[in-house]
Amino acid sequence: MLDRSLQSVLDDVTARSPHEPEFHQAAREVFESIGPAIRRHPEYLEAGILPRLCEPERQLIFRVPWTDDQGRVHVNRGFRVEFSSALGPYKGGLRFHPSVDLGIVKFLGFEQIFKNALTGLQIGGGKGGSDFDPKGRSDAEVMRFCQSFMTELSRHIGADTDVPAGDIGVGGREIGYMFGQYKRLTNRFEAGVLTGKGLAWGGSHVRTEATGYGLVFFLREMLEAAGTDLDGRRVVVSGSGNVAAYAIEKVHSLGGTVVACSDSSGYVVDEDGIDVALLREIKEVRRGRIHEYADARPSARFIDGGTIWDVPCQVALPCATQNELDAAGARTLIRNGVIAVAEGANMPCTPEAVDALHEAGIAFGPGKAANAGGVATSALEMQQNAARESWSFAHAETRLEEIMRSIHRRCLETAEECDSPGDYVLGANVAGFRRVADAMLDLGVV
Ligand code: NDP
Ligand code: 2IT
Repeated sequence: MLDRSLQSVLDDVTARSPHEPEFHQAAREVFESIGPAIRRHPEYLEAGILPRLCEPERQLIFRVPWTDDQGRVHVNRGFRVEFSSALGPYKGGLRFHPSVDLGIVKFLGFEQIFKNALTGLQIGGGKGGSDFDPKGRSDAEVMRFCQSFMTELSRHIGADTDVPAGDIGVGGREIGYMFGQYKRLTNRFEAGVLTGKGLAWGGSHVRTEATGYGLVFFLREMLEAAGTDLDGRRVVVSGSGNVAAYAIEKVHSLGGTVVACSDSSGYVVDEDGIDVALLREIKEVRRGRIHEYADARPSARFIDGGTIWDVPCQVALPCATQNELDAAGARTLIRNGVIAVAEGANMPCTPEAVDALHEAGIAFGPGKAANAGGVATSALEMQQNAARESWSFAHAETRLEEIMRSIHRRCLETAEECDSPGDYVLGANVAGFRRVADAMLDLGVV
């Protein structure tokens, strides 16, 4: 139940932005957590922090025309939602997927504000992308699309203004094409304008691995807080992209075994443990489908459709997309003996799934804390760019580990302070919210 004052702000936000169900869902989750912070600090309400936080500072929607290899003209829609710059330049990824619309970008941008605040680093929140579908497109088509997208986006971004990175459908290849076009348009090698760059042209060690590695560092802390560890644990990871691949790699290096992963066509089960090198070869190099993994591994089988949450495991790491784990999936996991669930993706668990896990006493790590390692390492990339430095892999990984440990600690301490020990959702939302809200109080009504 929401306090009356919070409910009325949420009603207003929902009414002013209809047809954006994912944004409403993300806002409701934050509103349901921050009651304790609001009760202790009525000045947040008086200063209109909530309605201001829910209204992006700026929303850009633009045409992205491009030509395919047959010479046909296509028109996609580009988005950048610059949500909050209270703590630093807008920061957040770009998603290229046919499902992208304003509501999706707003939910992701809203989450990003609190996630970025939780890292303790100087980054505001934003998100962008396009309804462009890269599947089946040649490198040349992807390049032309990225160049057209950046031709418009370049007017709005900058190392001290807004710093995009990758997300679904945007990895090293796309960041390369976009950085090349930005550099050409501006005649500046402004390394800090994008993160996730290649190591030869301003990228940081560990940024590629950071979200997946960070997720597993966070999971390790959660298990330690529960008096146990990853050693010998059976783990299921959904997705098979950037976040999933490096989460699997880190689980294996810490003694667990990932027995299943997926893409939007189905999932594979491999009792010998997922072979990450093979997975990456299929997904990143061949840009193939997950059944090709089972075709190449005698120990693996492909299941067409169905749900990966049917695979019995002790730890579940949803790393594909929003609302991919519902109440039925959560109940199956609980029945099969899951002890921890941590979100690698953004909002992969439905509110009903989160309620079911909480009621069953399962340790649950929400995305804005558990997957913050990606954006945190982006901020480390910006730091290196500003200083014209390049850190070693070991140094960057140690910084990531420290950041994930401190996010975990901040969540637990805040939950404890709010009389909800062990509630990572409440801890993450209150801790993230307080940092942004306090900055907004200092900065006046802007
Ligand atoms: P990738 O594009 O590398 O991989 C996405 C994976 O998720 C693919 O396996 C894809 O399958 C699957 N997937 C995507 N959409 C759907 C869908 N609608 N239904 C089923 N499966 C789907 O993206 P990332 O690994 O970078 O991102 C995964 C998640 O992690 C996203 O929620 C993203 O927002 C979040 N995240 C990413 C960060 C990063 O640094 N990259 C940082 C923090 C969070 P298919 O190939 O079939 O589409
Ligand atoms: O959701 C996320 O945190 C990301 N896609 C990473 C954002 C970033 O700027 O590195």
